[in-house]
Amino acid sequence: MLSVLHFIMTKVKPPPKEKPKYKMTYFNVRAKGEIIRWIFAVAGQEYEDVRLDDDAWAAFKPKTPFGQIPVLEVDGEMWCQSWTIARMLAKQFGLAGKTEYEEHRCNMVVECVNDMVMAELKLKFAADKEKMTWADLAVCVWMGWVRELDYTPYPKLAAHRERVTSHPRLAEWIAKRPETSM
Ligand SMILES: N[C@@H](CCC(=O)N[C@@H](CS)C(=O)NCC(=O)O)C(=O)O
Repeated sequence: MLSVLHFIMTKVKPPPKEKPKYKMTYFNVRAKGEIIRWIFAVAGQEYEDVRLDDDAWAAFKPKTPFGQIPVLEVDGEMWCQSWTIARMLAKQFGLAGKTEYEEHRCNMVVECVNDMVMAELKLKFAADKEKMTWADLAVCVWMGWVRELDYTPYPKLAAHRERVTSHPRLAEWIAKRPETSM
């Protein structure tokens, strides 16, 4: 009996308090923190929105479970992984569907969103990190192959071409190549 009591007192955590204190720590950007902020907003839940600069991050990093943010502290207990935090809060605040199947549907859509974000980030940073492949080049060559189109309605494509063609050696080639009709 005593050992059962000991187990309960040391291993089994008490259920969350009725009014827990939430503290969300991230950089001063939307990115992976914004879904958490939106869930708090929709739930009408108060929380501390801590936004770190680089120096504060260097000091805080060793205190985080995986050296990354966002993290959420609930009554001092730290949680990480943005989608897990969001899913946990969505459940707590009644935003995760009314049935088990609705919950799975929510997760399905969220995973699609994550796939899209990751694909877009790959595109955004491809040229910046010099991980440009010839596929990036092919897309941009195609964009001006037959004739110059106005890509203003397609800002992502336009931005992609801007990044690729700002590569110094490519910019040099484009500046010096012979003028031709196509
Ligand atoms: N899978 C994690 C990834 C978190 C992540 O990549 N955090 C980045 C900021 S968006 C970070 O902490 N970067 C600083 C570092 O790694 O030192 C999540 O979704 O929370």
